[in-house]
Amino acid sequence: MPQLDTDTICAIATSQGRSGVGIVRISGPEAMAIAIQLTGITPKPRYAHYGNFLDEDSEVIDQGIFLFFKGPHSFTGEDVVELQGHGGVYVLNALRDRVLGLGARLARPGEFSERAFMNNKIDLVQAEAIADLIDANSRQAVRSAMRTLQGEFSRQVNTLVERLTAIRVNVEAAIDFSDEDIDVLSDTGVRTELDRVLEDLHQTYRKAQQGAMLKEGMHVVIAGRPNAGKSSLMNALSGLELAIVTEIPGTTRDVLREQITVGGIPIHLIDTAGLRVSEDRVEQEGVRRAYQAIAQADRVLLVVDGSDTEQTVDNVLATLGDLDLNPEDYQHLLRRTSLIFNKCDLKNRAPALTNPVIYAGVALPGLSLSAKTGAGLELLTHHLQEFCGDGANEEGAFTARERHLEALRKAENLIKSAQQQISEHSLLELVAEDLRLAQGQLGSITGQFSSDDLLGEIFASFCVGK
Ligand SMILES: Nc1nc2c(ncn2[C@@H]2O[C@H](COP(=O)(O)OP(=O)(O)OP(=O)(O)O)[C@@H](O)[C@H]2O)c(=O)[nH]1
Ligand SMILES: [Mg+2]
Repeated sequence: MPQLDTDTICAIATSQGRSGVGIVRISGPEAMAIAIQLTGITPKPRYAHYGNFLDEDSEVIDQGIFLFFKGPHSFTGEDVVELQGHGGVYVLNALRDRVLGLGARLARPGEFSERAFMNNKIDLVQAEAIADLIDANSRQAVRSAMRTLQGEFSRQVNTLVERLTAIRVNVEAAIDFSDEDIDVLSDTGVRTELDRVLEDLHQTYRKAQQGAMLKEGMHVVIAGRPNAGKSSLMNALSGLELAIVTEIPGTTRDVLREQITVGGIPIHLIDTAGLRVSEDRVEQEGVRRAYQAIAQADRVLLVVDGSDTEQTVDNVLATLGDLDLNPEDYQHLLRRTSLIFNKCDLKNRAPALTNPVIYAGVALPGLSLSAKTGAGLELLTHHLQEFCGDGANEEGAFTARERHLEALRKAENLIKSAQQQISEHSLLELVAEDLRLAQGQLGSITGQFSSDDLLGEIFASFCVGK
């Protein structure tokens, strides 16, 4: 654990600009002494004082309210003073400079949260949730950040850590008894408990994944053969004339991106070059980028020109085979794909949901619409909402970052490896080691076991005053 700084820090906690009220925050052992010199008042804890904020010549810089929180009953766990003055850039800068003159130093970004973490007021996921809450731009994202901040994610992770500890105790015991002819692992229920832990770990992972999607947004890639109407769909969904649309196949050569919001969920919409073999170097590069985008997509809208008899579902789907994925990744890609039968206006058909198409053992959902007339667009937005990590209506999602997801995935793999070792009757020491590493991965989420570098990196991404 890094050494706790014991100096007193200060920062403007509200955003820089004109506003009715602005807040300067002070934390550390000198906070109270600074408040006394600044106001001439000895503050009572948790009491709203009204007074003048004075400069070194006892001239009034500003008038306002100030609050004193005695450590450890404060956000950072240290003595904290909050000065609420008027929200002018000049006033707040003058107030901050005065506090610096009285012996505080400027806080680094995220340093208040870092101190809260160091003083065990919050754990690492909760500290990150504060940053996520500030950045949240939808109601769902706020809800999931709050759930994490209130400790829901940490509780689930900590419970998993405790259960792994219990299992390790039994495995260690089994190591000690290993020359006796009893199957300690079965007797103590280690196998079944490992199964259950894996199941719960996966549940937690799913909720974290949904939270990550609410925060980061979902990457929806529009792909298909040339001229299928991909760019038209991009324009229709975004309501903007972003992409060039012509009747010439191979119009789009590059990857185009636009962010839209569907049902409160941010979506990164990505239009790509039509998939075909081409002699043209520029187009070849476009196709390469299209495949790259498809491989990374959360959802692929595979557009089929319903009026073109050359474009059968099978041969459009076959283009995905050119990605050269291993069978497992290929299946996973198919499960992330929806079929969009475009140009339904040319067949005088009304837009509709279509029966799922079974391909390589996967049922792909689909719908028909017209990107040109806009008929069926609301079917598509509903469809996206439904598939956004079951997002909008999913209860219990919590904000999570890629860092958390990765740790959960690694823990899952380590536990699976431990199970494998058990069923292969490997050395119990190996089982114990896997479980220890899995526990370490989980502990890194809440910051129970984290390196200084990681902590520094996380807090540095926060804003000043937080
Ligand atoms: N009738 C009709 N025409 C459409 C529809 N969608 C697209 N088109 C037409 O189909 C042609 C190709 O449309 P684009 O949106 O450029 O197709 P694309 O898939 O982006 O094509 P590339 O960029 O070349 O791969 C244009 O002439 C569009 O006007 C539709 O729903 N109905
Ligand atoms: Mg295009």
